Amino acid sequence: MTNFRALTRRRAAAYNFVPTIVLQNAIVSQPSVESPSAASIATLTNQALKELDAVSDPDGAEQWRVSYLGRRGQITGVLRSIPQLDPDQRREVGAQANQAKNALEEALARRIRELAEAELAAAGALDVTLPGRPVITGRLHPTTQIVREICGAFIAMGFSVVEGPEVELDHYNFEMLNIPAGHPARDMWNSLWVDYVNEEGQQPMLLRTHTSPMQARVMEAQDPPVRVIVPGKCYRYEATDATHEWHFYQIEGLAVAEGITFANLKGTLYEFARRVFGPDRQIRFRCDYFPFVEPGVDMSISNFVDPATGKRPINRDEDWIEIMGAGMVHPRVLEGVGYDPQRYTGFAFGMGPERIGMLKYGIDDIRHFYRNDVRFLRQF
Ligand code: FA5
Repeated sequence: MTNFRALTRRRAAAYNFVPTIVLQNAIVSQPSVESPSAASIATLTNQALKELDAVSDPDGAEQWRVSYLGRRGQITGVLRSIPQLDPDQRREVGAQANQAKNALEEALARRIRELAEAELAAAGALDVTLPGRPVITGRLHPTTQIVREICGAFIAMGFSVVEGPEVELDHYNFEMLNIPAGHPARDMWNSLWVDYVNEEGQQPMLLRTHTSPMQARVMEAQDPPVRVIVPGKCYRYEATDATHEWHFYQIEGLAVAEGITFANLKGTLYEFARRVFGPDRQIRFRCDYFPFVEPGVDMSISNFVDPATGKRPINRDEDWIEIMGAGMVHPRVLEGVGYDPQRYTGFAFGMGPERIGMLKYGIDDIRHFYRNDVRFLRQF
């Protein structure tokens, strides 16, 4: 059988022919068969870098790679010949050959990048000197921000945060709060009922109208002392206006232990207001009625005209804006969860964080919060 390789070699010798690889801008000799030395590797590297500088397109770069770093490339040839060197030369020459290989690989990657950028620039596709487009970052919704701020104030006073279900049972939303079926106080909370009727023909589930059902759930789950706050969403079937939404947040508070008095409730709420509104904002307590507290109050924050600007924080013709209901936990509620009302007392409150945000930041209408208008949201 004909040995074509030997034949080719013989023919080449006959014509005194030295095979070469033709690059676009340079002619490179085939790998040297002499033993490599530190000096010859340095020379080879310099020569390779010079040729790479002269390469002017991706095809040329590929040819250069094959010539120096390919399977039969010159640097590869040097690396292959290292095992045949004297042991004392092997280490030095080997290290240098590896360094040369790495340097050439990096130089090739850089050159390919330069060529690609030059090609894009020539086509007018990219102006690499232009600044990048700004990345629009998200932010927390103003309700989330104010809820976190309020919770922070209570956490600093030793309260823990718990959460509960938004779809609630009549049992917790009303009955455990001393509001049995048919009680007129149910009219204070216009409810959205879930369209589900149980075997007894009752419709027992609703979207919770306040966070107060969590009072009973928390007390059922643990013994006193209790000191929790409960942020969460509430829903009411009611017409909206500047201070009423049909879905909004509340933050419930509950503290039960031996010896808790109304003074503790007032002290806690004053401290909350000082932390959130600063020391100069006026606060008003008035008597109010909630079936699950006795006595009951509501707390308002001043909305007086600021003499410096001539404006009110909330643009409404009212000097006070109610932000929460509160009071001492009713003995029947304590009894209902198995606490002894002769031994334990407690206070509870439920506040509206959107209204607090309105008073703090001067937002004139609660409906801005959930309209998803980014011009409003971006301000916070
Ligand atoms: C209650 O919901 C009682 N559960 C509060 C309570 C808790 C009293 C514990 C006593 C003890 P009220 O319906 O007033 O009460 O709501 C409390 C607060 O929630 C209001 O002061 C207001 O800040 C906010 N709020 C009530 N309804 C709306 C609404 N439709 N839109 C926005 N905020 C509201």
